[in-house]
Amino acid sequence: MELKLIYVDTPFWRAEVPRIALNHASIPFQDKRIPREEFLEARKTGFTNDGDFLPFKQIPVLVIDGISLSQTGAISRFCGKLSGLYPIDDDLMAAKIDQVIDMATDITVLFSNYRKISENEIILKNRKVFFEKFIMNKLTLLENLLISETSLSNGTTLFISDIAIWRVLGWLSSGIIDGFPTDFVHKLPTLQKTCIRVEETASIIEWVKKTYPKNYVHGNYR
Ligand SMILES: N[C@@H](CCC(=O)N[C@@H](CS)C(=O)NCC(=O)O)C(=O)O
Repeated sequence: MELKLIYVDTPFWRAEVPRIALNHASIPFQDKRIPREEFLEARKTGFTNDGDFLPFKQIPVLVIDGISLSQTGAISRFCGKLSGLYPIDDDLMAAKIDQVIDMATDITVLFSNYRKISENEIILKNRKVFFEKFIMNKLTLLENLLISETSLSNGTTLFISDIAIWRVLGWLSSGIIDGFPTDFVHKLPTLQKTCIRVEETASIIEWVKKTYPKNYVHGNYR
């Protein structure tokens, strides 16, 4: 099976979950990172410069033997099944993992909708309020889910949901978002434990070394 993951050259969770899952299982794939200008054009046309099809004019897209698959959740599950980081014979466990992936999406959409408004109308200091009131609220709900659902946080099995949590918290706590605090992960101890476990996974250490820019600002998990 030939696999090509299309995204821009950044370790955002939408692309990192499938990339890391495939790499974790040593499944070969083309890690196609298109320049931003090409992405902006592809958003309009639905095609990359090489003719790869983006069904919803969005990225990530996973091309499987020439067939383009869109949507982060679908791509993550597909790669998770191939790599053993998502169950293939336990529907309930799969659905529990889906909840976390969908929450990662909700948080991302919440932020991007807010950013559209805040850039124009709301002054920077309100971002702090937005973080505390809305983002932290979602993260606390996720923390509570992981506390009650120990199968998702037992510390032994790695799932695609763990990678999503690690990258979403890494993004939010890295300091690259103006007005967001960088010292909140310790207030969410179960999510924090997940982040540290992912960060210390051998295949992920190797992936970070190999693919992240040397000056990349990682999240603040401690
Ligand atoms: N529902 C999609 C959303 C993906 C998405 O919003 N991707 C961004 C880049 S991170 C994008 O392509 N935005 C362009 C657009 O929506 O026009 C998913 O879950 O993959």
